[in-house]
Amino acid sequence: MTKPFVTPPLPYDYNALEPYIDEATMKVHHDKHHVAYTTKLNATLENHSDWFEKSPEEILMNLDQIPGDIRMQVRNFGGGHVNHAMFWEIMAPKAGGKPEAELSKAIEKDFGSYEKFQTEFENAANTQFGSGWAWLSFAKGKLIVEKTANQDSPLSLGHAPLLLLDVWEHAYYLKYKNMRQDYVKAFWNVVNWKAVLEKFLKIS
Ligand code: MN3
Repeated sequence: MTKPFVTPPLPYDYNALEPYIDEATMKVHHDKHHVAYTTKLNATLENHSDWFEKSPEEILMNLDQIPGDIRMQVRNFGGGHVNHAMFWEIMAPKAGGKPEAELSKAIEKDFGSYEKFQTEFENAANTQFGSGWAWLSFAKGKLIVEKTANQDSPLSLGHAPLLLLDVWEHAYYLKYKNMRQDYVKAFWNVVNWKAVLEKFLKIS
């Protein structure tokens, strides 16, 4: 018997990212939004349970093999499940600062400087029209900044995502209202660069 997917618990308290990301947002974001994506992904795959043998990441990498009648649901709910799990993981309390070691060197090589990378990433996050995500990904041997709509993942494009920022209104509206750019700036204070470096070392 294969088991359905499980929403991973937050790796820190709901209030751990204060004052940058508030407790009320974290509660509803993890316990309601993320849980709903996982639940809906499981319900969608209920009659296609061989897919539970794959990881949700592998599913997103192979969307073209998902039956056509459920492909859009799997893309949306699977993306929602995987993206949020990664989002919790690449943030941490008392974090921020700058990337280190090989990741720092790669950012300087591919963007010119850390500051240029930051500007490009903020620009992607601020200009994503409507709901979506901004990303730092590794694709074709180099780091790139990209943005996706809805819950689409760079995994489905064959890219390896390293860092992501949720720019759906549910991610910031309680605290930042219409000021998405303030939320995007505040995000740098909670980026867990050690976790991002670990991901980079695994795939580069
Ligand atoms: Mn979200």
